[in-house]
Amino acid sequence: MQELHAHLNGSISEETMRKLLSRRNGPTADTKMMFDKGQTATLEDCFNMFKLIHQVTVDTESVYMVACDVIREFAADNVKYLELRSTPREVVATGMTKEKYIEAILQAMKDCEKENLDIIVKLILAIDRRNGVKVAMETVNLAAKYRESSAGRVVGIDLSGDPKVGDGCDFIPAFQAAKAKGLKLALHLAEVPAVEETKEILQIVPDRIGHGTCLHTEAGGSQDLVDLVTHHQIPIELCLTSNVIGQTVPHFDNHQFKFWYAKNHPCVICTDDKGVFNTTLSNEYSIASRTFSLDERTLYQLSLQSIQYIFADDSVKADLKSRWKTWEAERF
Ligand code: 6MZ
Repeated sequence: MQELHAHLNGSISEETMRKLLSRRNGPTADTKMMFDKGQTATLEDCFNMFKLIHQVTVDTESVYMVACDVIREFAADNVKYLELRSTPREVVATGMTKEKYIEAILQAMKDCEKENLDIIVKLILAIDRRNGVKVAMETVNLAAKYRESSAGRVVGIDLSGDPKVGDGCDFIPAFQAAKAKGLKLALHLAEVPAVEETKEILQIVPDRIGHGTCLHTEAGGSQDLVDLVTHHQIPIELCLTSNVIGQTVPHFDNHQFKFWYAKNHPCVICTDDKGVFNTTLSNEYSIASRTFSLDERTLYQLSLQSIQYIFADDSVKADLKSRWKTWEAERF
């Protein structure tokens, strides 16, 4: 499997959280930073949980530990290619600068490579829409700088954060600058209904869309949005459990996966925040299988097709495809 939509701080497992809580005075150990299975919440609750999590990842040691653990956990779930995304954060009290934050993650990626985990990991730097345009441009410059110095480990830019805050169109110049620097764009779009914003951002044709929950008319979108996404064949990263717990989708069977899959549109199944939403990528594939009656071969095809949409270069794609083809021959 490929995991293409995983926020680092949302992916922290219960075990890692216990280690973090024992390290420092932050939120108390009984503060829950993970939803129980079957629990629902609001997007606001989710964002409050991220705020709590950020209180325990305030130094480079914790960021490094989290990144190592998250990579190992995805590898243990049989993920062969992982694109982690994270918002560079500065914490003056601990001396963590944005550069040190990024370098801690890159170090974790390099050290995990030595562990022979059988997983390729890339990094996407996230623009949090709450932090404004100046910070966004700074993030693009950091991504460009580390793309050069990290042997291509940094591959792109994400737009995320509370979708109800600010106007995503403000970031278009930052996305254009990122594109011009050869960075790929994976943007959270239409996570909540936002037709005008989404239409304008789609003009720059991002490389992938995160969620796209409210692109289609029935979910508060519009035919224009569907036409644009279809015309450009922009892959959509779909996170079933996250959207149901966050209540942007009422039930699994109403999930936008159904709409886009029926159109034969490029769909990638992802976790979003495997820690916060208490899930794994295998679990997300199982939910898709049960909800939409997809057999094993169909799941395999979904996973194979998603290789085309990764941000790594063609040689990585070719290697992954050849491994998938070997499994196909053995399995089916
Ligand atoms: C939008 C989300 C998100 O960057 O500190 N994030 N943004 N929608 C979502 N759906 C639930 N889930 C996570 O990881 C946590 C950050 O990822 C974004 C938020 O900005 C959150 O603060 P990092 O590693």
